[in-house]
Amino acid sequence: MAEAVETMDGWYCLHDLRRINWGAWKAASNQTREAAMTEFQSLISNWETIDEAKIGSHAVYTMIGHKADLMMMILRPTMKELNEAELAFNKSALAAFTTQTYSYVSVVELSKYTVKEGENPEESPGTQARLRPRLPKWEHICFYPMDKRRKGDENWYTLPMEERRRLMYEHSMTGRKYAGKIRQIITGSMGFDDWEWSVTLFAKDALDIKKLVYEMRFDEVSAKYGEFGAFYVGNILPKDDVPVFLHV
Ligand code: 76R
Repeated sequence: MAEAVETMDGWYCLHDLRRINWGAWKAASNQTREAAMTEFQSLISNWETIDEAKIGSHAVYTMIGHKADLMMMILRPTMKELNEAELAFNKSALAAFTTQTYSYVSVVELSKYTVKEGENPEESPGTQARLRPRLPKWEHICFYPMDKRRKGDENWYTLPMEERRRLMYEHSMTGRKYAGKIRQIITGSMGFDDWEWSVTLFAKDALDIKKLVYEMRFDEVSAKYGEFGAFYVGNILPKDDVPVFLHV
């Protein structure tokens, strides 16, 4: 059998996608809406304290299209803390005006395909920072789950390590062209959720997301072995903009 690649794993991750029930929100009293907004902002303030203390991170985005209105991406050192963050939102007043349209549970993952012999990447501060990343406050986000194909002659999991390494190297070269324009967080979800990985891309310019994903489709690894779930795209929602976002 083919040899499994070793992974390095960091913070646990939840992508929590919500649709807002605008009808019910409009029908609520001003007082109820004000209280719900203030409570949501103070929840984000708590997350900011955690982010600054570097014991977790988060991203809050307003989503475009029918799939969701809001995405909260939460990173925490343990599944327990991840669950607590989810529950804190679920118990808030705003949550009662939302339905969860999708969620995804995973863990930040770096694989060792591109590690050179003799290197010990676990020890490098760069690796540690990437396993416990502070999510950027960039304008746009794109999230999608994916698998590596396991069908007929196109089976990622029966390819020899050297071949997978070659394909991943080519993949990383395409990715590198977008340095400074795209930040990607790969999380692994085998055993945790319905797909094998999640891809989260942060961009300053939305078009760079499309260009990168398009260009990667022509890399052998994506062309032959990539299988993709639904794509979610959104714009950053700073805490101070919450009242404008929720104003009706
Ligand atoms: O860890 C590293 O950054 C080194 C190189 C690298 C690895 C190992 C890398 C670089 N990726 C790696 C692993 Mn990636 N990545 C994706 C997608 O849409 C598609 O076609 C695929 C979705 C994108 C857009 C993307 C971007 N990558 C992985 C894995 C795990 C595979 C496994 O273990 O079998 C997946 C599923 C995956 C998917 N990747 C990069 C990028 C970008 C932009 C880079 C360059 C990062 C940089 O050098 O700054």
